[in-house]
Amino acid sequence: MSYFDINKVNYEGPKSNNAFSFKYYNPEEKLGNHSMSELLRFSVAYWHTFTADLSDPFGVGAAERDWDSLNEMEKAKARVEAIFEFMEKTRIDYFCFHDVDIAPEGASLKESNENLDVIVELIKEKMDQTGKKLLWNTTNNFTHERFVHGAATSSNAEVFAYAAAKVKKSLEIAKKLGSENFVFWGGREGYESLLNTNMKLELDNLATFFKMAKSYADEIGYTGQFLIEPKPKEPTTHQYDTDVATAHAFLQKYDLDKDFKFNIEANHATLAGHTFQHELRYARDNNMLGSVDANQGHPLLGWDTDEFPTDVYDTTLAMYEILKNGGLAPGGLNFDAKPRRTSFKQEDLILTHIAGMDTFALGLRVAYKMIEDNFFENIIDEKYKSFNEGIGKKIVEGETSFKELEDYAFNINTINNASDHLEVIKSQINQYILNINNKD
Ligand code: XUL
Ligand code: CO
Repeated sequence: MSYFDINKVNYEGPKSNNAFSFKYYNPEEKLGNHSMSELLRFSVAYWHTFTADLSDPFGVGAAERDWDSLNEMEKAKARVEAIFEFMEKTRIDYFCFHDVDIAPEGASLKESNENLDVIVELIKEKMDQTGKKLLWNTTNNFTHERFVHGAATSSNAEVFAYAAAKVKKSLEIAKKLGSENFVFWGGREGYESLLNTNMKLELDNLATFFKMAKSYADEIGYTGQFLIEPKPKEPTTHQYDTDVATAHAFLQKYDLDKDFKFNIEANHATLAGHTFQHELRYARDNNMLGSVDANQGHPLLGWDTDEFPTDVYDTTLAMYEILKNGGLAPGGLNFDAKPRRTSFKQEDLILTHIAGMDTFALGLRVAYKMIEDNFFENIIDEKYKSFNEGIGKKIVEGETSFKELEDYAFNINTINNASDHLEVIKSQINQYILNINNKD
């Protein structure tokens, strides 16, 4: 049985009118020493693409899927077939899932684990047959009502234990499927009000939870990269892993910063009041950039809309950070994105991914060219050149003091600041984007 009645998606170039073709993503084409597929490492998210039904707080599921009428376990099996066909046709090499995305929860933890075992076995067979790989898996410790007060930060120790057992199982799955990373997204790790919250105990417990996860991974010989995915709000009012800087401070305080990197999601960055590039840069500068959840928010909406990335300006600046990071491996670009509710057909799953992949591929081409030209590097060098010599050099090297700086300042007659010409920089970026296919 086939779920997607199309041929494998091919690169047809920017002039193509075929919706089922790539305009910018040419997987084998090399930029420098690496192919585009190696640089982009695209991944499909099981939950949005195969599990979700496009329901929202105001309406029931609108998605039309071939597996809709099947019972829960048969549905889970059909989705495995579908995702592997999907990856083959879209040329996506990686996928990601939460435990509950791939198999239904049973009446008990044991039953849930048995369901997982059946589906994980099927996934393993398909991975072996196709060479497709697991970018990361994670544990859903937020949807079920038992997590009403959180999971590792719950006020109820029984819930802490249940959450730990679920992560233990997920780590075993990660080991079995050779998952290249393992993600922790805060889910309900946060609070509604400080009036009844012991924030210190909750954060201490969260650190203890992470330490136990790492030590269990070591015990079973699972060596994938651990990642934390920051998000500032939704579902709780105050999420503990608000943004990269906050989560980095937490990791450093509890001596966990050597064991984790970050999985940075574009829409989470903007909800935190940052740009996507800011979060990538903060992580990169601290050697903490691990992986990316590729999507975009809507500038007019204040929640996590998880749209497919179509803004080439954003993907250009993101790919600049990623290339300067030396790539993302073992991380990748996971489309934590869903079709709009109005795009409810099964073929929309393919079309949305083509749009996202092409937007990142175009961003990659532009960013690669900018780096070749030292575009940003020249701007930064010029702007900070006062730190290359004289008193500036002494400041950078920590070889001066307030006393010497005072003497220096007494001798300054006029301070000459240079204009930034920021608007020129922005229009030069437009030129890069518009000229990327222009060979003259
Ligand atoms: C939620 C979110 C999650 C994580 C994995 O906003 O991004 O899907 O990526 O739990
Ligand atoms: Co995400």
